Amino acid sequence: MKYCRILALAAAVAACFASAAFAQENAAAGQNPDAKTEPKTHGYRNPVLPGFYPDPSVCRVGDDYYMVNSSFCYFPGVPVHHSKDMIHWEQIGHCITRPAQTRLQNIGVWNGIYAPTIRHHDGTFYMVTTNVSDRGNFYVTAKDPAGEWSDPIWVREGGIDPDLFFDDDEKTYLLTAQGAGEIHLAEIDLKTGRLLSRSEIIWRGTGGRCAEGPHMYKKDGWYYLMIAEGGTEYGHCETIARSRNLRGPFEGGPANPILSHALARGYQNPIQGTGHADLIQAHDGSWWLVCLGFRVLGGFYHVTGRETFLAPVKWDENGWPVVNGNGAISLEMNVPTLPQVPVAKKLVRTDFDTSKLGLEWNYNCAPRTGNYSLTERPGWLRLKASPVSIDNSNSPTWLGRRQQQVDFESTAKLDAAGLNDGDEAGLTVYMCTSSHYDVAVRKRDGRLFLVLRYKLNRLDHTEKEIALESPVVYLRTTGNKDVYSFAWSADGSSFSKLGEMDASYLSSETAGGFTGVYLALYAQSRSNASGGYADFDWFEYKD
Ligand code: 6LW
Repeated sequence: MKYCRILALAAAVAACFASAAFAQENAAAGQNPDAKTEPKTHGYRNPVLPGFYPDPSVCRVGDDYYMVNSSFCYFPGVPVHHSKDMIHWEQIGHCITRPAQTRLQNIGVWNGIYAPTIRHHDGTFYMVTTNVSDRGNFYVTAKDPAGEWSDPIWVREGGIDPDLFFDDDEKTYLLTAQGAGEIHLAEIDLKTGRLLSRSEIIWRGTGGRCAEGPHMYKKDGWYYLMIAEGGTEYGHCETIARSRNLRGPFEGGPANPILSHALARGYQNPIQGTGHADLIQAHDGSWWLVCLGFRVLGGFYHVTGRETFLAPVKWDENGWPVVNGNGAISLEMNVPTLPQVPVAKKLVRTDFDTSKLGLEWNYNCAPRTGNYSLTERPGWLRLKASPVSIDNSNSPTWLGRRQQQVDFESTAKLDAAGLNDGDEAGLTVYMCTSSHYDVAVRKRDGRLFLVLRYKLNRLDHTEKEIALESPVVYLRTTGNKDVYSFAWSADGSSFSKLGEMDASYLSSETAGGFTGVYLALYAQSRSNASGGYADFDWFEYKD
């Protein structure tokens, strides 16, 4: 498995791209629209964070909850969400906002940032993670989790999925998953990142492959070590062990795995691959667990990536945690909850009218910032056609957001008048460099053509090409469990269908990897010095 091998991590020079213009456009959100009515305290829908948000980790300060997720090649990296109830989450920032923090340029989609852990200790937030495309494990700190976060403190310790554990005696420990699935522990000096003790193997799990994602907790005099096993696909699960001593020996729980849909209880559950979890005690004393999982579509495939789910936890009379009664979770959770505090609905349309983009937008690798402008044509996003095509991972001109639900519709208004011969700009349904569907405008021999292209590994197929009368077009893609459909319009009101293609071909099962589909705007060129560009007036995403 890619993620449980010993990672050979090359030291690399961080890029010096200027900081990207991201902001908390939606900072005003977060109030409870139902403030006058009694808050709801029962039932919620999973996933609580839909779309590509794997490896969740959560911490609490009073009655505020903060969560981070893996972000791989995407920039800014490590999204930070806030919630009052762990059900409704609002993004407040990212931990990796400066390309100089860590190398995220020229890396494959499935490289970059893996499995972060967030913890709060003595007034400081810590986010520890691995950049498998840089020097490995590091942490950053912040007083305000919305950012800015510090420069990285690199840790000379191998492996992935680091965890920070603050013991009662003021000592801090780093846990990692190494080799074929060994959980290591070492004392760490938080100021310098230097290890203060030998790195010791403390547990190897219960026998599942890829023991990873360790988190340590202390409760009632026991050290509990919770990990993921089975690999992050259909055999994924979560197991737990405990010891009176931090260094073990650790005794596995009698009901392991404590969360799994790979057993009979998960048969035909629309959620699969559950695991990689973090435990938390809420401000009312109740216990919860956030975990990853994915929603499978008609058959065994998924396109929205590994998502974040929430489950209640009870401790049995012998001091072992029980997840949602039987170690399985569901889409509709019929359980008592914290008093629910919904967050304001996100805007459907991005108008590109402000000088900053909302937090939902990502670049594909740390960007060449000169290829993006929100000011050259006020009210429009200008994308410069790059010789780096979107079949390439070296920072193409590409700006996208996650597909968060299976059923969605996404539309963009494009003015292609600035394209030069050999340029192409449009909207892509993008799983990775080798698997994406594109509806775009291309310029050839001085003429503009609307194209629909399917790129699936060695298959590179132009399904439609229509000569255009005007450079302004509206491009649309809609998705459901079976297909992505593509349509276009010259006036924005009547759309003509261009074609449709199977959703399953863009799934992780077919395309590979362990990220999720993005809807992205892009501009590329066959020429090295095209100077061409495309202007987008707005982009809509409805699900
Ligand atoms: C992560 C590993 C895993 O490091 O996937 O689900 C890897 N588990 O723990 C990347 O998300």
